Amino acid sequence: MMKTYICGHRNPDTDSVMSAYALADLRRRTGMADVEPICAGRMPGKAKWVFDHFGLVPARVKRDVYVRVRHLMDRSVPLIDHDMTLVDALRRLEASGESSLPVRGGDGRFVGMLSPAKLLNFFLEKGDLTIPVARAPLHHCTQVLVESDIVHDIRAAAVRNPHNHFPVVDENGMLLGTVLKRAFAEEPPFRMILVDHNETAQGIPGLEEVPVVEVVDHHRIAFAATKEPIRYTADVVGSTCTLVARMYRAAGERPTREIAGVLMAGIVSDTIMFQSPTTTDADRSLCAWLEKLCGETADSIMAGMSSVSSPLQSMTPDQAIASDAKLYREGGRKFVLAQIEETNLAYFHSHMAGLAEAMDRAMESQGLDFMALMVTDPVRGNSELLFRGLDAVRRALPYRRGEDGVLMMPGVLSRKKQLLPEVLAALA
Ligand SMILES: [Mn+2]
Repeated sequence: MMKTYICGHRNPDTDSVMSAYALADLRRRTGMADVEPICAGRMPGKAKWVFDHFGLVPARVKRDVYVRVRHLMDRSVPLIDHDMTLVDALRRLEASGESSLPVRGGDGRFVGMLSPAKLLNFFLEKGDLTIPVARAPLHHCTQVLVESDIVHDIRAAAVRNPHNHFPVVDENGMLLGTVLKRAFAEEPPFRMILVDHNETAQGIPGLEEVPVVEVVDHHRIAFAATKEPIRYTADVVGSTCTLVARMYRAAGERPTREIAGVLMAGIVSDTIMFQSPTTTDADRSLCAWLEKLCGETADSIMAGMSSVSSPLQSMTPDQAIASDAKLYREGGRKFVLAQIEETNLAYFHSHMAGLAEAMDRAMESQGLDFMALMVTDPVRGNSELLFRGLDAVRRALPYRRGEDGVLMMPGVLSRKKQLLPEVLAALA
């Protein structure tokens, strides 16, 4: 049974993750056996909250769908151990119907290929078939593949290679098995259903090589021509979860309490609680249907998600700067580096004055030399820093000063690995 992954766009948002999760449930109910929702990048905090809240195992984070050498490995091809006698090894080779077989050394590593052509001279001279394979001449010039190699990268070289067998090793050189040349011509071992996007460039890396069998989306269509008919569900609605909810109804299926909550989460987050101009009547009416099935209101789910996705919206400035604050005593100074995640940095700028006041109060009450608040946007992978106290330290930091005095930290996500070393350097 071929595996089907259901996946939203890169830099996944809540609608992407939720629609993939719910559609996987619907596809299982309608007869697709091996289907798995995946998350093409960091799991959004809001989505994590929804899974926790409803007691669900979150969709797995998977960074790519490249077909790798391990997917092509043929485990039915036998291996030869170095201490087998040559006669036993040749019998195994003969029984396998293959022209050569990989040989595994005493330490588990690949040592060469056993091939009759290579042995011909040896037979003519010695003719002793009772010696162990390890003492016979083996064939060495084969292309050795690593199980994690991306097939796309090595296919051309493998197809040009005169041999029909490629030994596969792991990162440590341990022999795992064999890939037969004909495997390079086979279809990928899995296929995809896309939700909340349809453009390959926005999709999970590796998507180009995997057949797409279904799309459910509410964006402009820029999908490539397909070889075969596919199922394509698109409409101008506020969220992909609205489309998935509609598909449950059309199939005569009733989502569980949990799946109804998952779908509502996607709808209210993508339509920003029906405030977005993309909102349609379909979003409102399907959400009302889901509220009945879930037993919770859309408002309460929105409030729950907001509590994690926007600490600045849901906490006072004093709470926000204390929620993840670390105290350091270094270089003769006492200071705090606080961090919060905020997917919309506009909230940061609108709360800046209150945060600065709260930080000044914290510095006073804790006797700090300085304090920095690192506001991280995990989706775009950037941070901004609000700095209070010792100006010499602020000026020594390698970050550009942006509007309203915040320091811009493009590509910086880690307080421990990225910010702290710069602060320590500034103190030195
Ligand atoms: Mn969406």
